[in-house]
Amino acid sequence: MWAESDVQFLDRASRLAMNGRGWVEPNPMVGCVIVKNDRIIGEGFHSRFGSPHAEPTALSGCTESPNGATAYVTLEPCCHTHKKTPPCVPLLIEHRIARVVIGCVDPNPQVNGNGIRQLKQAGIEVDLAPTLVEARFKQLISPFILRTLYDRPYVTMKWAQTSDGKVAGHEGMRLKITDEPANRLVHWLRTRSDAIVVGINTVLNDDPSLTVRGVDVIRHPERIILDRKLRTPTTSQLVRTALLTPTVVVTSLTAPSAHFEPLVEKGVRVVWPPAEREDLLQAALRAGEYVKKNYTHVLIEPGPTLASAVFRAGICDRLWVFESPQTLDDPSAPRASTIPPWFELSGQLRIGQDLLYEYLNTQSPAYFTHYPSVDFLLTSENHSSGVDFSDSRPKTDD
Ligand code: AOF
Ligand code: ZN
Repeated sequence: MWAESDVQFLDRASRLAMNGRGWVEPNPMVGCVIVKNDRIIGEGFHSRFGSPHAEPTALSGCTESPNGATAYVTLEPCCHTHKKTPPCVPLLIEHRIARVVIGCVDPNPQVNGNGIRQLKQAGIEVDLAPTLVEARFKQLISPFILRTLYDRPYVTMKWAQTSDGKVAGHEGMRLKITDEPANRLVHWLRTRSDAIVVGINTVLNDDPSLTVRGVDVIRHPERIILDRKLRTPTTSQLVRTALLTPTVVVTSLTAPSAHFEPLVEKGVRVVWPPAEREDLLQAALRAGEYVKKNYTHVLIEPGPTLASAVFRAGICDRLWVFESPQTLDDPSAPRASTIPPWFELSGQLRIGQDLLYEYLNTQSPAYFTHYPSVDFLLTSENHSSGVDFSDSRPKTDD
């Protein structure tokens, strides 16, 4: 039977799971703790795509026999074959685990309750976390849930603004808003994303390179430009480096065809959404399919026009707003987009001199609980000032 004390071991398993962030995708992050007589005797997590699962890692590291022990797993143990690693259910049975406590059911249709059924058939006591607790474990794997059940990546949008809500300088001039620690955090998030999306206005105004710098590199995300009229300059940084890090331009069928060849010659992939659905944003989220690689995490770094379009399209799951202490007091400086009221503040954190606000989209199918995301929790661990959940919102244009 589920007991209140089970939460602490599941929480430990959850923290272990988070060590896989950035490495395991498109797989879910999973953690496992083996407990005997109220003591942890083994721990493990899924550390890399294709590598052993959390359960075998925890079992193989046990300091004493797991015979009769309880296994706490953030996700229902897998029971299917013809994949990268052997199934975990037979292993738990083999090791004579007496009880398995599960954070949430695996949405993978090949598992989805079958793991639980097989464990029970083997005489193992199985307890699934109650709904309110389970929500946190769904949150842990929300990108995996979106990929598996909704065929799309988890979408984060991030922007920086001044304390009076300005996202650029005089008449839209490029403006350095946040300080080094916040900039580093953005690079930390970039290397945990598969693709970064920007609008053509950002390319024309800022000529960004959207590379990963100043942090340990896990991967270099692909760069995607939303460019309806194919105005991306062949001299832009994103085009000049397209052979090093893939650059995708998502355009429309009405774009001037003469602009197509020069971009392709530089190694840029130019894609169109199907004519009947002229939705550049949706096409951007699917751009990975052109190289047979579905994105799990997409980061949008928008100007205010693109931000509003993303809100209207309803595809943003999480929003990170960085707010600097400076005020611009310039009516010609563009303001941040208005954050829809169904975006709920899930955390705020001081990053150097700046503030980070995290909002979760309560209308997203990947919203499960008013609890900060894994990336926010990991960030708060790295910034000693701690997490502040108080409900103050940054100023926006409302
Ligand atoms: C678990 N424990 O630690 C993970 C699970 O290709 P594979 O062998 O890595 O299997 C991937 C699938 O296994 C994945 O789609 C998901 O259903 C499950 N992930 N299951 O018991 C783990 N990472
Ligand atoms: Zn497994």
